[in-house]
Amino acid sequence: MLSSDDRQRLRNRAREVLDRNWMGASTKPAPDLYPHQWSWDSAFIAIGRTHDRPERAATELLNLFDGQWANGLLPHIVFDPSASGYFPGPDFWETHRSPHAPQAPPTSGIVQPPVHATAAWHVYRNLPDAASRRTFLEQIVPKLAAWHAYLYRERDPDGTGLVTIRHPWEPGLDNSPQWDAILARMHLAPDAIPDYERVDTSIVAADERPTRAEYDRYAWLVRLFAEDDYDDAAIREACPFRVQGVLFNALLVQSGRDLAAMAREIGQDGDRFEAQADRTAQAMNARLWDDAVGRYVAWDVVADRAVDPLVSAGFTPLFAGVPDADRADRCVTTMRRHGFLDVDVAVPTYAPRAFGFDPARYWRGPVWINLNWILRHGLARYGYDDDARRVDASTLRLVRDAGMHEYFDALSGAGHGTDAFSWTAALVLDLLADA
Ligand code: 9WN
Repeated sequence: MLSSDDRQRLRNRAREVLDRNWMGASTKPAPDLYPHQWSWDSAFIAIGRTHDRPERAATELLNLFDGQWANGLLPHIVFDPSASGYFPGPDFWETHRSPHAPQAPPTSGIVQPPVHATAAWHVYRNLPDAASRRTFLEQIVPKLAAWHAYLYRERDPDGTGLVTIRHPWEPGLDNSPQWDAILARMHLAPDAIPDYERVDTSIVAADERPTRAEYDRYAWLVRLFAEDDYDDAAIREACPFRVQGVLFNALLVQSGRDLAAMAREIGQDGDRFEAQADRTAQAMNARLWDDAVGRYVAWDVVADRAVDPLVSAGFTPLFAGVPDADRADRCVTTMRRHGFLDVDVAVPTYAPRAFGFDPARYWRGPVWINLNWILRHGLARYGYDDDARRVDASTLRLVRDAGMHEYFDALSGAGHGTDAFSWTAALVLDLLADA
């Protein structure tokens, strides 16, 4: 248990980090490593900021949607034109080649997990008065509706209920072992690798980040999309990375339900969003459930097979109420059996005894606070309160002892990646407020 002094210190430190990373209308994820606005970061930041600066949280989300494309795509980065020092920047993305991209602000051309309606629901409930709550919903609901419509239209054109990601950056879990087999299939001749220079490894130790071979493929995919002028139909044909992700679809289910609730608050039809969420949840249970292990798996659409590595993302459907009680229990049993919950440092992003587990390298083992937040809510939703509390305690201990880091060594708890990381700070504020 943390003392009340510890809790107050953490709260103060979290607010300091968020204030320092505030750019006037949005919050950058970190001072040097990520100097622009990121999509799912802003959603988590808004959730945390609702407790002390709800107006700022509303501005954060609305500013992100200023970068939304005419076809509804919500880009994973909205660039701050006055900031530099991030690869890939606007010149590499060339999103002006798409007829849908806005003239300004400059953006990337891929997406991140749709947790925005859930964030908007948190913001809405914390705004101080009825008038500002209504204005916020009237502004944000149509933008969220266009975003979800893009996903169902362009990322699930066959109407399976499951939407598809097409770049390892889209699920937000960049170098997760889930994508290894797919990236290994992408044999790039040396002259096919685009010219580029990484910036990340001059800020953070290279052995905590993705490898050069992974970056070659990240960069190659970006160029493929640019050369296809970001045309969704062309990309669907050409892209070797097409995956129905667990975390992505789970967050879409919960966001669909939250969007339905918000639409109804302003007298609009919520049933269509609810129906989409139901279909996605059903499709997850039909296609992504792995009965042999007791968890959900991503689906590699190109190879038409399940993605095997045992990652914590496989339990995130708990967050959205996707499994029935029996499947939820199987998920929790798998978590316990494979070391996701029984270690002092919880929750590793990849099973600690799995091949290639690396406690300090990015999404290949380390603890990330946003996934802890998602999983603790999933556990609590099904009544696993002790496990949820264990995750909370571990989360707060990690940040107390190591600081507001981006991720934490899954064995020692040491802080890695950048310090002063915004979603760590924001979600700590949310956890402290909940407790
Ligand atoms: C690429 C900003 C983002 C997070 C991602 C995290 C990392 C970017 C990068 O940082 O990805 O989008 O440069 O590595 O993996 O989840 O949104 O914090």
